[in-house]
Amino acid sequence: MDKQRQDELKKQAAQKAADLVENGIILGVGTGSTVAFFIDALGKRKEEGLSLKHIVTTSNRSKKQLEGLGFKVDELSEVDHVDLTVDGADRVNSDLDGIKGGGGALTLEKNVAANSTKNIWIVDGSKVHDVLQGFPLPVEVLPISCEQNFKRFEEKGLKPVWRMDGEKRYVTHYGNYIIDLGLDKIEKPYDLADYLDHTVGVVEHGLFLNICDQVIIAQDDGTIVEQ
Ligand code: ABF
Repeated sequence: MDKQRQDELKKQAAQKAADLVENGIILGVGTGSTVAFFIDALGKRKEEGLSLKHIVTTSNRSKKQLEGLGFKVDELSEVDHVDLTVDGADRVNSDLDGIKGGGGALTLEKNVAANSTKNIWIVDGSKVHDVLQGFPLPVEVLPISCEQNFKRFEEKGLKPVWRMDGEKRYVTHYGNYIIDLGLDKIEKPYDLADYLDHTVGVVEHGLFLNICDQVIIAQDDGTIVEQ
């Protein structure tokens, strides 16, 4: 599929999600190219009178785009909860479990998602798989023990690779590094998440399990499916 067609589909999924945003809510807005279309659609709804109580977002890029459309953006710490978050994803399976964080913002994304009453993901069909696969799993680690973490992951067969930014290691918003696990398939995401959750030095990982409530999929054939 060419990029123009794919963008068209992403736009459709984004529009569908924007139509679900109700007046007066606290909205969480994610990151990525699909979410960029969602923000555009939100801007149109604003022109038509949509008024939100607060907006929080998961990246500076989305923040800039929202502010450019006249939205005031608050920090997550300034709101006591989020009613609805709309975000993209890198992979999602039929249980609505997924991999996120390809853009490196997984820690803020998971914190916004975990504090949201409802989470909607907007994706194109290429991201939907029965078993999570075909996308490296990002793990954000503290610099102080990152070498040990990397070695343990290697020993465990998790195929770690440092995320790079040119010649240097990629540094997250919180000053940490990202180790991408190049696993072919994640057959048991809950077991892997449990291991990572209990590994000292791991700040956060990109397995988003039991978090997504609804996924809006723009399929290759032009249809939109909601699960
Ligand atoms: C974020 O944006 C990430 O969790 C995910 O990596 C990415 C998806 O972006 P896109 O819509 O551009 O594929 O939500």
